[in-house]
Amino acid sequence: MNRLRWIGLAAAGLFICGCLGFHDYGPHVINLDENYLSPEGWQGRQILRDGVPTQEELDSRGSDGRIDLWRYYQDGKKTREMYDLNDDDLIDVACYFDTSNGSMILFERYLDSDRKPDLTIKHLFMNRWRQEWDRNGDGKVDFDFSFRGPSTVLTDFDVDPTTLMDIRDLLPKGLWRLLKLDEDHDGVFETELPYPNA
Ligand SMILES: [Ca+2]
Ligand SMILES: [Ca+2]
Ligand SMILES: [Ca+2]
Ligand SMILES: [Ca+2]
Repeated sequence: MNRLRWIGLAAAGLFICGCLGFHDYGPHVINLDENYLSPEGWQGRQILRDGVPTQEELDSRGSDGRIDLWRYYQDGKKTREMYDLNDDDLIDVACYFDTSNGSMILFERYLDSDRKPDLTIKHLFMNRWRQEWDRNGDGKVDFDFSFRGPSTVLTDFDVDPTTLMDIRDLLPKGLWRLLKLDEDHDGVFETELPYPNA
């Protein structure tokens, strides 16, 4: 086999390893802290990789020893939180975060057992946000509310994702833009209310 062919094979091998992420499989140290206490004072477990947190499992409600909140991190920054609000081992709330500033940019609420979010609040782009809500559980959004605000708006107004339903209750009216309603749940929005009527 000539030299060029060997170089080609070596380069292909390195490329494949790179694609598969083998470069990440160095000697890492994984630790489990079974007696972790969160900044909020909740007890639970923390998994660390090379001393940096990757996951936390917390008893955030009831102090009953039962894990009800899972937090995930990337490079030490929080990316996701998932809550089980009624201890049935099914996630009821999922929150996703912008790692650049820690703000919540996507919120999902699960109201039934079909594992599809029934209510979402999402940062779309620039200063645009949207809440979509299937209020009668038929799988079709019947409440579609648009509002404006920076990517930090949910964090700025200290929104508690475990109690959140209608975001209008929490936002100043100056941020409201448009509310579309499908009151008869036929899949067609018959009502459009721009601000100030939204
Ligand atoms: Ca608990
Ligand atoms: Ca649950
Ligand atoms: Ca619906
Ligand atoms: Ca309708």
